[in-house]
Amino acid sequence: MGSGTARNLGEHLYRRLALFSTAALLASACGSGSTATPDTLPEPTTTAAAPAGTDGSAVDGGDSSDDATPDTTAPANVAAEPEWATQELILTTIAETDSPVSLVGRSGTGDLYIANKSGTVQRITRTTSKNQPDRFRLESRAVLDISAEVSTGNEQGLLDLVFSSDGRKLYVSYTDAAGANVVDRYNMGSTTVREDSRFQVLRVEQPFPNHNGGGLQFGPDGFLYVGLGDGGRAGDPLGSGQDTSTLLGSILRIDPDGAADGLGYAVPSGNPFVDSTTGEAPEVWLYGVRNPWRFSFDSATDALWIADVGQDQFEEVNRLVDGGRGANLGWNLMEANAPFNGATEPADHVGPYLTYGHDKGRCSVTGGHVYHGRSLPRYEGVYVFGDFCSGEVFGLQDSAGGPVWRKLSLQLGQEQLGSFGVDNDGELYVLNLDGTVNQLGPTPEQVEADRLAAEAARAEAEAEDG
Ligand SMILES: [Ca+2]
Repeated sequence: MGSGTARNLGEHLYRRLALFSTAALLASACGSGSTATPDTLPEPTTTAAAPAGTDGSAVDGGDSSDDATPDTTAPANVAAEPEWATQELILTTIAETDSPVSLVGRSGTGDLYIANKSGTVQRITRTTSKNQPDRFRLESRAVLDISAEVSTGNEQGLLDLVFSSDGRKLYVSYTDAAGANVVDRYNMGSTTVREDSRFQVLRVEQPFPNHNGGGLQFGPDGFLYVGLGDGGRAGDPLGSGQDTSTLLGSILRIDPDGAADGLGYAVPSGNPFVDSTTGEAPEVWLYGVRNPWRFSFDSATDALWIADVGQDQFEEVNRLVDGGRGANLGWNLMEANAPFNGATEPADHVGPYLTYGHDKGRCSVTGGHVYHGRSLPRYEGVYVFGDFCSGEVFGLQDSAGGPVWRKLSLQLGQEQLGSFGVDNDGELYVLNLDGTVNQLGPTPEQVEADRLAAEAARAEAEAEDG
């Protein structure tokens, strides 16, 4: 990498993937002769259920410990500990692949689709039955394989995938052989990707191999949002973050169904720079990001959450309740709330909602999703995210007193928290780049306790009625 001090996903990806290679070699050297393949996993296995503390006390949150550094943007929360923060959670491994980097559901089906950084898309089928946990089966044959086309650097490869809302089109985001960011679209068959339907929506050249971003999300407005990093190296040497004439260092908003003007997309008329006569790029929705490693929309409030990987000191989470149209998130004049390299804070800087430092093994934020599933009702409305290097998973919730940030009561086995996924039911998945796809859920004990409590409440209500 260009800088020995640069803190970014790439360096850690490199280190961890190297570890993975070693582990894979060790595994084969053991010669277990096991013929188990990922798609023959008998059933989900529980891999991690580390309780928060032996006394059930609140987990050391992001900032609630006695050695807390004052690196949050809000005053310490003094309200009662939220129920979600003390609930024990487990991760259940539902599939193992080579390098899972994204997971989505597809409307009209219960299936999950994962992107591997190596360049393949695989399907995980789900079988549901009453009063039994869902059963998942990873199909070993990829539904799409562009591994021969993607670049293979630390932060390169297949980076994200998303379906159109009707599930009929698949969009993939990757870096191509030249290192450029590319977004391609495919039509879907019932269970297949129609490879001959491939259409290049977007291609953006990258000056350096790192900070590609690459995230894809459809917004509540139906447009496609694409996250692009500052182009790489350290400190944003080209100034792409603040340069609104480049697509780098920005979240773009495009209409992928409206190819026009020789482009593979149309520019929505409501974009902030659509009428610019001074060179601003009309695709830019907001700017001033360094390497947005995962952004998502809250499906209930439409708020846009962006996790932006920091340079040397601070990771940041941005929460844009109004969607962030035209917002300047600060980089490279600001690293989180701190002026970067002696810069002056721009007047229009939209500061982060939460920042944290590089202590406790933390070094690179991995953005997640606001939870709106069923299996963890206490987590309704909580933003779940993590740190790539420490492997910690965090919860973050808005409150009258500011953000409530807590470390959740689970721990990944290894420090490769590459991404979070969400299915059609709003349930969350934690993707470990070393190969495991894990569903986040309650402990069986919690499920039973909640069932008994609901039963008791019903009985009491009936008794009162009687
Ligand atoms: Ca920022």
